[in-house]
Amino acid sequence: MPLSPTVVIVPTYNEADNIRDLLTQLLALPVELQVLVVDDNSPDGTGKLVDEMAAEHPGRVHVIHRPGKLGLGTAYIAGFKKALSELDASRVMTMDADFSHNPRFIPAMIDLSQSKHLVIGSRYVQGGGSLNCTWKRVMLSRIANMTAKLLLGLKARDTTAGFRLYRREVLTSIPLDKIFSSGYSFLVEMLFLCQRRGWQIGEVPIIFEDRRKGKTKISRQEIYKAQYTILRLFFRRLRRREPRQAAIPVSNP
Ligand SMILES: Nc1nc2c(ncn2[C@@H]2O[C@H](COP(=O)(O)OP(=O)(O)OP(=O)(O)O)[C@@H](O)[C@H]2O)c(=O)[nH]1
Ligand SMILES: [Mg+2]
Repeated sequence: MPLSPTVVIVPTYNEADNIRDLLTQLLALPVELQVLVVDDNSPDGTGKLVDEMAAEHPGRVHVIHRPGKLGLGTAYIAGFKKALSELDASRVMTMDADFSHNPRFIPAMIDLSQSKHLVIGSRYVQGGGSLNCTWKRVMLSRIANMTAKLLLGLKARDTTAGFRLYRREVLTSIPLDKIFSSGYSFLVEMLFLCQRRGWQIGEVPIIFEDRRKGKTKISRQEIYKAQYTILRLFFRRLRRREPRQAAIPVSNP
């Protein structure tokens, strides 16, 4: 069976206002991709809307229904597993459902994945930025980024971005079941594991827009959990528990 090109994982919790428009825009892109929504039994009926879209676009829209809100990190992992084993993805993207990550940047990210193992849609490289974000949101992101870079030695500019493209070999190299963050800090942990394994990481400038519809799911508790994750990884780094491997060259078939 030929490898499918790219599977875009979209985790959702109460995104009924956004999901139809997002899927329509994704399917209209001039690149071949499939979408896999991971919905946590959203009370607003997001899962049902995705089922309808899946019936309209067989083979292009897939969905995982989970019984309740189990966290962003575990949603990504459930998506990665299905994308790799059942959908035979050669590349896996992750993005938010709220249009903060605009689909128009995807073709450039896929292009860069010819020469990089992991591509980040980045606010903090030249040409990137944030639109309509409150100063609180900008500060939160900047502080989280600075701490992650300082304590974990991360080299990417945007370390907390959820807009990413992983080549298949990156994801199969990571013991997904051993990742301990279940929420937003999953992103930092994943990046740390990728960098330590020697995968090459590139960034494409994106304009991040604050969500126009629906509500944020970031709670104070998530922020504390993220701080804990960074400290935990920092001690692992200090104790040399996470071996650092040499840079791996990118190989294309
Ligand atoms: N399946 C699943 N999806 C989630 C969960 N928490 C958040 N999401 C989704 O993950 C994406 C990011 O969540 P947001 O609330 O937009 O978080 P954010 O983008 O960091 O914060 P905002 O700036 O407020 O948008 C969205 O598509 C959410 O619907 C969860 O527990 N389970
Ligand atoms: Mg968002």
